[in-house]
Amino acid sequence: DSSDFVEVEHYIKSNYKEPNDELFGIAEGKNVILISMESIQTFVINNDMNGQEITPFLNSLIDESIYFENFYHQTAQGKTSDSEYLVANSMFGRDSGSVFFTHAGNEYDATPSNLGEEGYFTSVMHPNNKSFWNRDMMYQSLGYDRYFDINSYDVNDENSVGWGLKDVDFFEQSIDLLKSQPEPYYTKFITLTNHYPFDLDEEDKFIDEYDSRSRTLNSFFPTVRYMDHALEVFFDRLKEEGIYEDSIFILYGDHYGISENHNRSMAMFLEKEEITPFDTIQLQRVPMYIHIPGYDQNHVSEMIGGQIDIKPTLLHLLGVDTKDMYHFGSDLNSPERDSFVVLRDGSFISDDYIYTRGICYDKQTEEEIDAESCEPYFERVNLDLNYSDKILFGDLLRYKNPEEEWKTESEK
Ligand code: GP9
Ligand code: MN
Repeated sequence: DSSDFVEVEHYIKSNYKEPNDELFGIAEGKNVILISMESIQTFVINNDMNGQEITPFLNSLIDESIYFENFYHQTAQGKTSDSEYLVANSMFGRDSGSVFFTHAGNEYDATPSNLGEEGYFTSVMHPNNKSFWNRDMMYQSLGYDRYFDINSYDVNDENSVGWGLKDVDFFEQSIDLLKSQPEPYYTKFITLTNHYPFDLDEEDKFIDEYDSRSRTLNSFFPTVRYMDHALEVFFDRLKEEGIYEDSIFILYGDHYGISENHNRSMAMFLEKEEITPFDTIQLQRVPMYIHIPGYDQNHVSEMIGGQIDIKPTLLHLLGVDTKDMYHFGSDLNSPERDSFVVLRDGSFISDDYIYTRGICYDKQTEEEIDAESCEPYFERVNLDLNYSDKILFGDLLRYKNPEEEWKTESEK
């Protein structure tokens, strides 16, 4: 009830982190292009497979971006939908199932509605059926103005592979849709080609398959390489159209692509004897870029964070105050911020430790150490997850504007 809300609110307010003075408002009024990159993991960045560069475009983009090398996905069974939920709300998804299905009717205080209030037009572009992941329902609750689903695209046998429209064609066909929108806009693109089982036409294979016992890992590399190519073509097209300069880009990986079922082949690729639980956690890192054309203070950030932090980070760049919002993440650029992230299963990562499956690891040596070292963090981990769940399961954001609730209909 509303007393639960007061308790959660107190916790959230006490964890607020001031924005970074130099970056607050730096992208004010710009169009926002958010790109959710399917199944990509950080281990492919600046790496090669049998001497072939896996992500040449994303590697070069690091030099022109704030790139977060210790950024983790925080998803569970809800996969892409969990990542969308985390990014939109700065709250955790469910530990099982998908919030998109179970709580599409909740009251939210999501980025699309926040930016709608700032005069933004908000949309999602993704060539799949609108009801997949219950997106059509959930997107309304999150405050999106428009979902350009499969019906907005020309999808046929020639331009499809695997799950549907190829990424190059998806981005190309999205250009006119983008241009049709009122500015400024906040638009999320969700890519599709780099999705399990990583099918790809021969003509789109720019690098070889890997050679291991895992067919999944083998075919992952060419589809990642293809997505990287699609992103490069998209950026070139945006430059040609004059859209690029007035935009800010956030690119992030949605969740892992290679599960632990492929650990033996993954160990072979990473030239390790085995994949330990420590390695498994480090493999949950996904790429995260903030790219602002014309902004030259770019750098690689070691700040540990996750998808839950994207909302306050982005809103601060756009000059939107978040002090009165309900976030479990915090601005990745804030000088006050702790370098720390909680994963949905209760694992956590700090500068010094990784805790997972009941074991505390020393970050430096990767050795198991006494649980005592990790204990001081347990309370925070539990509170973050429990309070986030409390809001979700109690639909507590209903209580966020008490004055409004108390007004009679005629006073509203
Ligand atoms: C489907 C796409 C993939 O529309 O977003 O979803 P996933 O299986 O990765 O959750
Ligand atoms: Mn996905």
